[in-house]
Amino acid sequence: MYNWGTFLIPYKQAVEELKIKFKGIREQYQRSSKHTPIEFVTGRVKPVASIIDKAKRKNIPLTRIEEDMQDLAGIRIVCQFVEDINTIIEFIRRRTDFEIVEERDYINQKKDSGYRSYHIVLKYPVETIAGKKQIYVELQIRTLAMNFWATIEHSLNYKYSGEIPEYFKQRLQRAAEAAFQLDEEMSQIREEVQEAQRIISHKHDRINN
Ligand code: 0O2
Ligand code: 0O2
Repeated sequence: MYNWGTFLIPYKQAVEELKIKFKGIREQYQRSSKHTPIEFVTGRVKPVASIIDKAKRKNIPLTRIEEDMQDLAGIRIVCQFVEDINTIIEFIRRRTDFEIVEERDYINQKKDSGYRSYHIVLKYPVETIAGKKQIYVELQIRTLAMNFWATIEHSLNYKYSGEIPEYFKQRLQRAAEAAFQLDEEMSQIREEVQEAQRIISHKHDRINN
């Protein structure tokens, strides 16, 4: 019998450490009263039943899970605007406490389902009693609208055991486009609000000087 509890300890630790790190960034932005590119952070270790399911689906032997299943540890960073995603990506690329293994841009190249998110696979060092252990962590970076769609689509898929009827698939694809248009509209509104604020503060400066 495989000892999942012991096997997953470093993954649990990596999730906890990275959640603290990214929540720390959010707090620093909030305290500096700058717009924070991070709205919230969640994390999870993949449940054992899902690991076994995915291993079967992808023909991964249990001995290869560590190498071949790169989302045993998952962190999700959710932001308000699509532009925030780039800020977070640049920020992650500059960090030295982990190494980027792969980036998958499902924003410019959405999945067939309509799914959008930016995925980064990291190699993250965890200190264990046996020494340093490098493990894979999958970061998913997405907007609130992308998260809204993915959360609901995921639970509908679950209800249909991954076999959503074609008619619903098409409606979900349209819903994903609507979510993306909402993101674009929100970015535009924000730009116009910022422009209006610049004009007001410029006028204010002229009156005061
Ligand atoms: P705050 O003060 O609410 O921002 P945990 O370690 O328990 O905090 P976990 O278990 O990985 O985190 O995930 P969980 O509990 O599902 O959610 C993590 C954080 O994300 C929580 O905030 C939630 O309030 C926040 N969250 C989840 N969904 C949403 C959402 O749709 N919108 C917003 N704005 N926040 C959400 P914290 O970190 O406990 O603190
Ligand atoms: P969970 O833990 O339930 O989220 P694969 O797993 O084969 O699809 P791969 O190469 O392992 O693909 O990784 P990929 O596609 O970069 O990321 C997989 C994860 O992205 C999924 O994890 C989901 O979290 C998310 N994702 C990908 N496509 C979709 C989609 O169409 N809808 C939704 N809602 N989420 C998606 P898991 O394995 O499903 O696990």
